[in-house]
Amino acid sequence: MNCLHPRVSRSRIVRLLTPLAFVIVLVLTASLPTKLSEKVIDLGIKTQANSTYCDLASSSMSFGVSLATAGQITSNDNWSNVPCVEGYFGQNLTATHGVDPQTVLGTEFANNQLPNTPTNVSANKGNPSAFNAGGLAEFDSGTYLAIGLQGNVQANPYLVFYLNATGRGQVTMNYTVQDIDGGSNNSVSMVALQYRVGTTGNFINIPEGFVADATVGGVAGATVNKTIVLPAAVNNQPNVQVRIITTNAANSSGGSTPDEWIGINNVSFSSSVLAPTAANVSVGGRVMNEQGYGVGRAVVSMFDMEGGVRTVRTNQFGYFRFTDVPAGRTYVVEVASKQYHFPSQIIAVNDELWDLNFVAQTTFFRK
Ligand SMILES: [Ca+2]
Ligand SMILES: [Ca+2]
Ligand SMILES: [Ca+2]
Ligand SMILES: [Ca+2]
Repeated sequence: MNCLHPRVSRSRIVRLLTPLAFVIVLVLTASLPTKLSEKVIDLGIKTQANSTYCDLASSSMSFGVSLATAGQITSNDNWSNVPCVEGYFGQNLTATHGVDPQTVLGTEFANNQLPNTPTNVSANKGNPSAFNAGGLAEFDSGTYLAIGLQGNVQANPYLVFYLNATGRGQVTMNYTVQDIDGGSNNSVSMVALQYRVGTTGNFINIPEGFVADATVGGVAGATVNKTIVLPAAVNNQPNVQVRIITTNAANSSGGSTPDEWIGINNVSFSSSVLAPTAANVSVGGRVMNEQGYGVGRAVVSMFDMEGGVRTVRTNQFGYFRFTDVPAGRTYVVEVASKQYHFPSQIIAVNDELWDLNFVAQTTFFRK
């Protein structure tokens, strides 16, 4: 007689459960490294810069120092109230004075990242020639209002702008470089403009942004206005960093000298909607007779609306293909054959097209 509830021995339960427990331990073990590595990634993100990347689609970005913006920077080394802009000291980026900033492409931080701290700025300054800390300073009162950059034996200061160029092209930067230092210092004040896509790696110099000497000894006021279209590499990129950098300046003989303050002001970025690039695609299909057999050596002609025409012949199986066809346009396609008649087709080409098929039209007089 069969037992409805077969007795299961204790040893059998153990035999059944042991592999299960083994599997559970395996699953737990397998999940541990995943969690650990996620933590590492989180820490990495925390060391990254700022910041908000100003969305060029929602507005054009502008930054400058004026009486109206004097309250944006109120304490030293604090850029937190200035969206999408940070200043850095550029500690020891150069080994000596007079190094061309166009050749200085890294940052002073690991992996060339830009952390949220330490940022650099001396807040609420007045007369530049009376202040000689080096690095960056916010001059928000007095004759010349600007963010000042002053190199020294340690400082190679730079300003970074964070831009989100998703969907944008023709990203154009306007800015003013001005001698704001009326003191006796007389340095060759080089200023470079650089950019990079992403948050690590070297910056790339933009030669058009270079200013060979922004300052004149003993007086202030010399002004250079720049309008620079950023390289197309930034187009449609969510993380674009643009920086204005100077280095520890030399005198005109290449010797060591205190640096004049270089003022940066009236920075703005504008852009336009990125026009979709018309990709070139392939258009192909098959030419067949009434029975569905391929018609070889038929002439297939493709007319665009501007009067251009291209022709190909079908292969022995009736297949044809046009390559490098500009997408986003309308074409008329005709097939000529000695034996058959084919109705022409009007097609809108937006993507690769592989099934543009022609079947011979039966005509009464041919029967
Ligand atoms: Ca201020
Ligand atoms: Ca000067
Ligand atoms: Ca100078
Ligand atoms: Ca110097």
